Amino acid sequence: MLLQRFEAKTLPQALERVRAECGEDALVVETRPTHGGYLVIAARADAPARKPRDQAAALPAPLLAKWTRGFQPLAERATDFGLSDPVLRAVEKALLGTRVDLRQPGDPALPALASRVLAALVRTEPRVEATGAFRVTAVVGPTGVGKTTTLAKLAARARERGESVAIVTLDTYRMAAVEQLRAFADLLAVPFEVAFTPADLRRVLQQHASCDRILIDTTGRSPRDRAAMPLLEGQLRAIGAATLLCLAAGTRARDCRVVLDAYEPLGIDAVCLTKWDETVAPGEALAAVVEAGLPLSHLCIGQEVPADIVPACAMQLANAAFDTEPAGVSA
Ligand SMILES: Nc1nc2c(ncn2[C@@H]2O[C@H](COP(=O)(O)OP(=O)(O)O)[C@@H](O)[C@H]2O)c(=O)[nH]1
Ligand SMILES: [Mg+2]
Repeated sequence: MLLQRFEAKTLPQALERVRAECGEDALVVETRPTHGGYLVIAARADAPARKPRDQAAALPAPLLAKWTRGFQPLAERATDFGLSDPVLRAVEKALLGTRVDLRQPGDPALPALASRVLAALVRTEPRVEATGAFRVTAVVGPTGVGKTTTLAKLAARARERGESVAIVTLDTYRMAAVEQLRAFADLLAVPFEVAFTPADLRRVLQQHASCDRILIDTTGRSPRDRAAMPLLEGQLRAIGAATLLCLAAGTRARDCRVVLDAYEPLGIDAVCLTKWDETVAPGEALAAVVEAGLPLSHLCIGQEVPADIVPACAMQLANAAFDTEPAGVSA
């Protein structure tokens, strides 16, 4: 048995390397996020790591079935949730290297193990909220996804923890947006600044340099508005801000990829899935984030500030995807 390690920035890239070196039937023993991307441990299918039962017999015959019979019910539920085939394939392949029986449905150990494997693929990054780290965080994303609302929720939570907070907006595109955020800031009794130019931004950051946390709101841009990105990128890089991308959980997979590609030059530190409460298939957005190798920070589950935000929990998300817990995600 020859186990090999494959590391890459994203999970699909790592799996592609596995396929290239170990063939289509490679046995994926373990997949896990690492600091810089993903680690996959795999072996050639003709030299399985462990073969307690004949798992090869569990593999679906080509063209007849998409999933092993054992995995099929879970795959169907997760597909209904919106999870993508590549992510489910990675989970199924990892399960093939374990003791669960995939030849027929009903192995009682399967749902919990499948959830654990999926949870290992979901990176989370609670640090966007932690004291000390990411002191200046910019909230970015397409129009209307809930950037300003999410920023207000994060500011309120930071205040609840006793942190000093300042709010700065670069979103001067609509005066109503400035006033909306000013009202939030007044309610929280935190300083609020409007920065029209890069010089303004530097000045207000210096002014509030002693704050535990500075949250920056930005103008929503269509991901297809390529011209707007370099400007925002320049502004945020100049001040070394961490970047939190808001993505509506109901966004279709293809549109998610367009958004993730468009904002990639900014160097996204984490993704917040907003409007989780408005969709029955949040798995498409979740899978797009997992496939891009990005960590999730929070889920926004309603309009109410500050109540409707929860830190992303990989295990809870995996249970929701496979419907292995009665209620998906709650506050
Ligand atoms: N249902 C729901 N609505 C939300 C959520 N987050 C924001 N909204 C609503 O979405 C609309 C746009 O929010 P806003 O923060 O102004 O979006 P922005 O343009 O990205 O800054 C507002 O009506 C918000 O109340 C959420 O998690 N769930
Ligand atoms: Mg806004």
